[in-house]
Amino acid sequence: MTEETKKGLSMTRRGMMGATATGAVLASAGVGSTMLSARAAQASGNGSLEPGELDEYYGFWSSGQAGEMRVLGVPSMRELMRVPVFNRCSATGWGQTNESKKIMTENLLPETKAMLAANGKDNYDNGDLHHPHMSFTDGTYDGRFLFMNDKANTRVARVRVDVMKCDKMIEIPNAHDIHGLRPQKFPRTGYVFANGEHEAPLVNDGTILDDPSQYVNIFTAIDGDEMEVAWQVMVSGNLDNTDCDYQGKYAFSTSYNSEMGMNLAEMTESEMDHVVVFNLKEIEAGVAAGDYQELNGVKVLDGRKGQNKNYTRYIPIPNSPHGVNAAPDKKHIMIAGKLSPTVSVIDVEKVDALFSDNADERSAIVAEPQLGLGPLHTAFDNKGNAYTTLFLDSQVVKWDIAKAIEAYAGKDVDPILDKVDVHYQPGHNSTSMGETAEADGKWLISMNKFSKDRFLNVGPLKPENEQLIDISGDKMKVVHDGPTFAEPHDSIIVHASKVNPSEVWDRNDPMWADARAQAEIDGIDIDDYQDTVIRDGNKVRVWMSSQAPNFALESFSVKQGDEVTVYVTNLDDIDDLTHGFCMANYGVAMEIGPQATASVTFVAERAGVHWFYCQWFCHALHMEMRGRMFVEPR
Ligand code: CUK
Ligand code: CUA
Repeated sequence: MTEETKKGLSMTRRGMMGATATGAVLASAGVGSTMLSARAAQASGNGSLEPGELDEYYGFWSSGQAGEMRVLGVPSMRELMRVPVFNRCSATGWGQTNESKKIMTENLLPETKAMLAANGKDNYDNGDLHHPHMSFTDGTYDGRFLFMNDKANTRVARVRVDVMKCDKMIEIPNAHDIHGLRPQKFPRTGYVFANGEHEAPLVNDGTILDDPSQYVNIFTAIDGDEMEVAWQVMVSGNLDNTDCDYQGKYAFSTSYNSEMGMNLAEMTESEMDHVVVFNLKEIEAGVAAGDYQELNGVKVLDGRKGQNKNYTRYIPIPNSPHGVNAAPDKKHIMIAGKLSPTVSVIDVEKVDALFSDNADERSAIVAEPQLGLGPLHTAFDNKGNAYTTLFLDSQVVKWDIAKAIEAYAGKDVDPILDKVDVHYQPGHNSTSMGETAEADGKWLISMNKFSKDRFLNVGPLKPENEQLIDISGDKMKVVHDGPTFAEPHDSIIVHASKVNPSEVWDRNDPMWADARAQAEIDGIDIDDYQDTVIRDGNKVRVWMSSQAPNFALESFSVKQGDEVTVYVTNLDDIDDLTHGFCMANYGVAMEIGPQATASVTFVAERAGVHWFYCQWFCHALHMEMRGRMFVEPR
């Protein structure tokens, strides 16, 4: 280290200490970091934290067409992690390691595999992840899993919260383009509900094009523990967003195209579209009674309009409704009107009569306040208020649910309490713990689709802008702008006490079960090996441990054309000591977390000396953490 660098460092450090004097005093007084962060955020009133202070909440973010899930700290809005799911990741090797490839491909449909193979692929490269939601127990987050949809390729994935890695991914048969997704809230998850957005002929084999009467849409219930489809219901109209009640009785899905139109004019023709209500008990009874057809191995029930079965009801809603959000009062479901300036409020207690007495479907509506232009999604606090994004008005509106109900009943009251400008065109919003019964009314994120002039110009493609809004007082206050890359649709804000990830991997983790089984065959103790090269015909398995700053193998030799699998186990058990393995000029790289095993397979087609190196900075001698693969020519 040069003298200048040392000086620079010490100056920086002094500067920082000055800035965190308050933090330092609090810390020395024995105030825990969580309390400290909450206090600091409140004191500053703008969500910013001092360096080293921890956030009070985890934010789980979708990334839309980027295909990954992101973890942010709230209220600081610092990006903490990116979890690859439907995308590929250069850093972690997601989509390239044997472990991730298995998760991504083991549940692809046979026809998908054939289509991919015809295109020279064995997997999808892209995804469109809109809705990340945590598993529930008794109406609140339980910290087990996060579930998310892929609109692009009709998949649903699960992320394990303990290690923040995707462990299951399934393709949903019969449905087209999974959009809305929510986990069951009560008694637990349980089901994960998933909407197929685009309608198609039920048997989509190329015999039907222009006969919309034969088009259907598919609502899917997935068993979140097994990650298998439990059942599907055929419906009329397409399906947009979904949510469910706190009783474990109903799920609700919006439909922006009840007309079953195939072009814009047809799709927006009628003033009224609908919400489909799914009666879970009746559907389960229908499954038990055998009232279904089996299609691609899945039980599909008929819940279309006019079937007069008790699986579904269609509540008319103006006009192309979009968001569905269950309020923490466990009673009301908010349906955002999108092309109508209204939010329709469904009382779940009045839904029973739609099924038992065939009551008029609109009788379940108890309020329909006019809020502004382009209502898309609604979030909640713990004081009976709702917060709805207004896409066209570029605003968030805060309104009183009880007053909206009184106004609908004829009383002369205005439910609107406050409006705040956001920048610009918000889609989803989310509040701290707001989609659970433990909503706490502290923070709201407005996820804005356009940032325009809010940041330094980075060229024609601009980031989104996610604004942090303090909702603890009467008036909403925008306190922070958060640029993000394409295109988070949705987020949840989960109190840190609900989320308890591990520091290092457990050596018995199922993530590398296949490597464990192979090690047994190869006679290797996977928890305690250094280096072994096994030749098996033209297959070569290279077993190698890593411990900073060494790979156990300085070099290994293979023959040109061999199929080589490199298994690396990171024997370091210190937190944050991740190694990488990159085989230069072979397009091979992966992450190996502390105490993890990871593997990658490639054909050694390029002769000569090739360096492999650790691509995760791990040690003062990280640059020296390398070795050679020697490929003997044919
Ligand atoms: S949808 Cu994007 S703004 Cu996919 Cu949840 Cu409403
Ligand atoms: Cu190991 Cu860098």
